[in-house]
Amino acid sequence: MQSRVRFHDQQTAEVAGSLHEELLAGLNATPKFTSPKFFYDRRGSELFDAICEQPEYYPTRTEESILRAAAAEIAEVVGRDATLIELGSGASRKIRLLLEALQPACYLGVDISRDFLLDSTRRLARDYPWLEVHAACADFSRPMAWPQGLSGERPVAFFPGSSIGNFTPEEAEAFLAGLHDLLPAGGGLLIGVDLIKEREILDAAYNDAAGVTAAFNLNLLERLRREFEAELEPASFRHRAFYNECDSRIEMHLVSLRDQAIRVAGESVEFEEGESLHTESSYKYSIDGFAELAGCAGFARRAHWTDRDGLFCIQYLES
Ligand code: AVI
Repeated sequence: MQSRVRFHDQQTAEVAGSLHEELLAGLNATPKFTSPKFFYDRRGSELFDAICEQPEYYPTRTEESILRAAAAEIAEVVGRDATLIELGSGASRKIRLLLEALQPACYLGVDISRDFLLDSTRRLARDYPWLEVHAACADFSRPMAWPQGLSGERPVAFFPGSSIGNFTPEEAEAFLAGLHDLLPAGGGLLIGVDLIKEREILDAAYNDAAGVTAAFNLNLLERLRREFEAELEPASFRHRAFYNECDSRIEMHLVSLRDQAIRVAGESVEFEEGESLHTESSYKYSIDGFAELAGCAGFARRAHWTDRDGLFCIQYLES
């Protein structure tokens, strides 16, 4: 069967080259860090999907339960016939909970993981034959423009999963301001936000007993070997994740088990035993704290929905 997905490749060679530079800049910084986007090759996206199934990882199932319960209300607030743009669309699973209620003019999935994006948007097009489906391979954390040829006149962005939490609050505000510029009046942003809660729940969510989050974190090193000519032994690092209450964020690290020098893209990077590579922060917000941040970026909160236990919330922000 011919694919009905219209593919827009926005991942230019220039961007691919600057990924090497970005990677090395973080590895040479003190303390060492990498952007969370380096997690998401095909294997990383699959492992992230598996994380979402872990009993300790509450965000996915909680957000899905909110979307399921509030779909009709969300549709009322968001309106029909929107050009629906999902940022970091991954498996395009959550959008399925809204499509029938929202009846968008078209759907665009944007993701950095090309093969994964193509598979999931093809499945979506097969399961929703009435829907015009587009896929854009792009790094949405960088300035982007919507591709040409999308039906509808009112763009509404969907950014679920609390991926906004993987930016620092300053980066999140800048990212939201950029998004605000791409969403004309009448458009909006439907966004999932993970909420501040007890440390035990948070620590468990990023240290699942099956070790899937650890495998996800360590896959970064495998990816460096596969794609960035790295010479290193993944087994010489261990996964560490903990809640940093002062900064309201989970931190994920890869801790070196010994003094060692690794090579990445032709450069040598030294680690001391116990030194860590900070691979991800996952910021948690209060409901109003997030609305305030979005307000600084030009958005006004129109509605929000949460679960009974106050673990997670979805906000609709108008442009
Ligand atoms: C994609 N993002 C919102 C996830 C999170 O919870 O910060 C990524 C993740 N990292 C470890 N587990 C899940």
